[in-house]
Order: sequence, then structure tokens, then C-alpha cells
Amino acid sequence: MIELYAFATPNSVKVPILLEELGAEYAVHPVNIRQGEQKTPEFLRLNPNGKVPVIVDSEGPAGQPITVTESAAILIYLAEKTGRFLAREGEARVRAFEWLFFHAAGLGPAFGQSGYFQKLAPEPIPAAIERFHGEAKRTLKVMDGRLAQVEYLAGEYSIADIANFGWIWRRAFANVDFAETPHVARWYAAIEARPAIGRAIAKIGG
Ligand SMILES: N[C@@H](CCC(=O)N[C@@H](CS)C(=O)NCC(=O)O)C(=O)O
Repeated sequence: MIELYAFATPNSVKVPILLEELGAEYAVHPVNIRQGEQKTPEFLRLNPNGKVPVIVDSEGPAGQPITVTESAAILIYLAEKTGRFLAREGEARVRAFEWLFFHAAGLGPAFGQSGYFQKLAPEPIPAAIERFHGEAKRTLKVMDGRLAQVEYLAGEYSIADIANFGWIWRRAFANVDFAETPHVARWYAAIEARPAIGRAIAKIGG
């Protein structure tokens, strides 16, 4: 059984999407980050970084319970445990990691900071808006170039698509759209149509 600690956020949604794709049994524990529940002592014992998502798997390595933080690490953990949505070898595995890291170190932070400086910052800082909004639009175009060549980021649908989908699902926060990225639009529509997506979003109240 997997306990999922999450909220209706771009980093959280990736995990229930994969759990739904896997048909896994899991329970959602909402962590209201707007009310600071991610900084309570109880939650910090699960994730000292004070962020969602987190999973606790009662059947971890050697049959022992394990807590896993960081959305990309959780996706890899679940994909490796089940042998699904991540190629075991070859170029497809290399590409999956490439686009997973692209999301974790590039597109995700750019979207997050773009949204923060445009929607949440206490005062407007034009240089920060220009930098991060520019990076959000630029990384989306990089992805568009890849998706002009392949159906999914690693060839077949994988955790790399699920990871990037999480942020692009919340693209309005970053103030980006698909006007100049038709291949991302095609890819997004194909993933959004998968039954697992609607179920996952409903589970976290998105
Ligand atoms: N690198 C982390 C980032 C997690 C993250 O930033 N989560 C946000 C929600 S999308 C959060 O918990 N924010 C609350 C806070 O920072 O206090 C991951 O991929 O899991």
C-alpha cells in the first residue's frame, strides 16, 4: 500500500498519474501548502525539505517501508519497482532520464519561477519576470523541437512525459501557452486523453 502526501500542484500531480497508470493501490493525504501544512513538524519528519509530493511505500526494498521525496525520484522508484513506463536499457532509457532531468532542472524551475515573479511576488521585478518567463517559453520550444521528431519524449510514453506534463498542466501559472509549440499541443492532448489523467487530477482535487 502506498500513502501519497500531495496537493493540487504541478509537482504533486505527476505521482498519482503514474500510480493510476500502474493501477496501484494508494491513499491520498492532502497537504494544504497554502495553509503551511508542509512545514509542520509531522510533515517535516517525512520530508525535511518541506515540500510535496512524498510517498510512503509499506512494501519497499527488502519488504521494509520506505519514504521517498522529490517527484522525479518517486517516478523512478515506482517505475523501477514495477518495471513499467521506463525502458530497462538502450536509448529509450537514456532519453527518459535526459527528459526527466530536463524537467527537474530546466522546464520545471523555469515555469515555477515564471509564475512566482508574475503572480505571487510582493513587488514586480521586471528583470526576474523577463528572465524566467523567457526561460519558460524557451524550454517549451526546446521540448517542441523534440516532439517534432518523436511521438513521446523517450519514444514510447514514459515517466519523462508524466513529469513534464505536470508542469505543462499548470502552464497558465507560468503564463505560457501553445501558440508557438504545436507539437507540444499535440503531445499534451494525447496524454490528457488517457483515463489515468482525469482520475489522478480528481484524486488530488485539481
Ligand atoms: N523538487 C521538488 C519540488 C517540490 C515542490 O516545489 N513542491 C511545491 C508544490 S509544487 C511545494 O511543496 N511548495 C511548498 C513550499 O515550497 O513551501 C519535487 O520535484 O518534488
